[in-house]
Amino acid sequence: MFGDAGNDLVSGIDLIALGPNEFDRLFGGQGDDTLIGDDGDHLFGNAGADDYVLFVNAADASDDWVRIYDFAPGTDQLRIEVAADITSTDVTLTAGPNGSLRVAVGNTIFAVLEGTLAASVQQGDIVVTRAA
Ligand SMILES: [Ca+2]
Ligand SMILES: [Ca+2]
Ligand SMILES: [Ca+2]
Ligand SMILES: [Ca+2]
Repeated sequence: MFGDAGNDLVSGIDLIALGPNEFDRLFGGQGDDTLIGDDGDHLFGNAGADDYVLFVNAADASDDWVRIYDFAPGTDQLRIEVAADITSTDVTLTAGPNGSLRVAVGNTIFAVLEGTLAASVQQGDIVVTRAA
């Protein structure tokens, strides 16, 4: 799915259960886009101040990691909305291979920021909210 020059909302949320390897590839294009990913999706915000949104719940803990490319610390933002069935709202960042950054809630990795160094992430780049 491709956004274009404007500010787009691009969602890769699976409305029906897809087979394995049915990962969406979302491209924001230019502009300040919002990209919503789940289960192994590959997200590309491209130019502009983009928001990446993930909904995290315990039932999806076995899903494949969402892969976020070209996350620009200080410009783009990752918003993680944690469901009430997750006991921890602690988000941990750990360095992965090849200069990537793994984002975990509790003990479960939900997303990987490819090519983003932990040291470059600033306060406010990653925002966690919890469902009531
Ligand atoms: Ca766009
Ligand atoms: Ca998807
Ligand atoms: Ca964009
Ligand atoms: Ca961007």
